[in-house]
Amino acid sequence: MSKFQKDTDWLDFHPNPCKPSFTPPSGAVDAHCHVFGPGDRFPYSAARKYTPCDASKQQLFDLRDYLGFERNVIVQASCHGTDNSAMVDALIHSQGKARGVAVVSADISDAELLEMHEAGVRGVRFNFVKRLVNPVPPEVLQSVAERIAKLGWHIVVYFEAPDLAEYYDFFASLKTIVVVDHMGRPDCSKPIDGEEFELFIKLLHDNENCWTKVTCPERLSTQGPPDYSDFVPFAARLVELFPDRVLWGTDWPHPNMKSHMPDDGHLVNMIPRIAPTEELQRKLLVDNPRRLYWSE
Ligand code: 0GY
Repeated sequence: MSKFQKDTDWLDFHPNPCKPSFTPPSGAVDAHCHVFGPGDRFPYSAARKYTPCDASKQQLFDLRDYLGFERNVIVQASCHGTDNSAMVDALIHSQGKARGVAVVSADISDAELLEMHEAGVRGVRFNFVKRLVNPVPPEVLQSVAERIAKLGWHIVVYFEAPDLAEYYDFFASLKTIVVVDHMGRPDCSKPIDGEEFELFIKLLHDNENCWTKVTCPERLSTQGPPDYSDFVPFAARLVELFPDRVLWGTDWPHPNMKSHMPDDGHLVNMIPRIAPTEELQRKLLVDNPRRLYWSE
């Protein structure tokens, strides 16, 4: 028996997603997904705020192929803390088809950063979501930001919409590309021209180095499946305004989904609703992620 038992309210990822009717363009990238463990080989962090189900690299690669994608960007999840071994192991076994985003502490050595670069890591994640981590203060993150810039890496930030005002100046001060997870987690039940989402649009409008992921209808929609209709105008607006700075991903295996587990095939079928033309789809799924993650 595994030494890690998932939380009792933890939902497993969808066991048999539908085959999407939307075919992603050739070379498409799922630019936000995770691997969890397996815990017996890659133990979860003692400081974690949840214990997930195991979700292995092979299961991720099988899903990639089944959904019609060519590549993955694997983002370090908080349950693994600053131990990036499961994510790096997935990169090493991906035959160049996966890049990674790590979570590191400020005392990481240059040699360790370089080793991760060679494995395919191209960014670090700064997580400010209080239910997931004890956020590290911006002053501490500043030194990490400066060191990873030298490797040509970028920064992924994760926060919830009400907290953007607090971190706005820090994000705007960063010199590398800054990719905001899940559209800054807007409340999709609010008007699209509400104060919080307008502040997020301003961040991207005023800072050409800021990008975002138009991801997670399953998390952000208050209307829910199968249409997740209230999510669509928020994502479509960002794709229209910033077509060269948006990324898309499944978020498999969908950590912390407590209400329902999405069908990943349905999530793929939503893409034409947020990126209605072939040109926008190509930028979102191929050109943008390849520029950011496979430029060398
Ligand atoms: C996500 C979402 C979540 C979790 C994590 O690092 C994490 O544990 O990212 C979440 O619970 O919102 O980005 O996939």
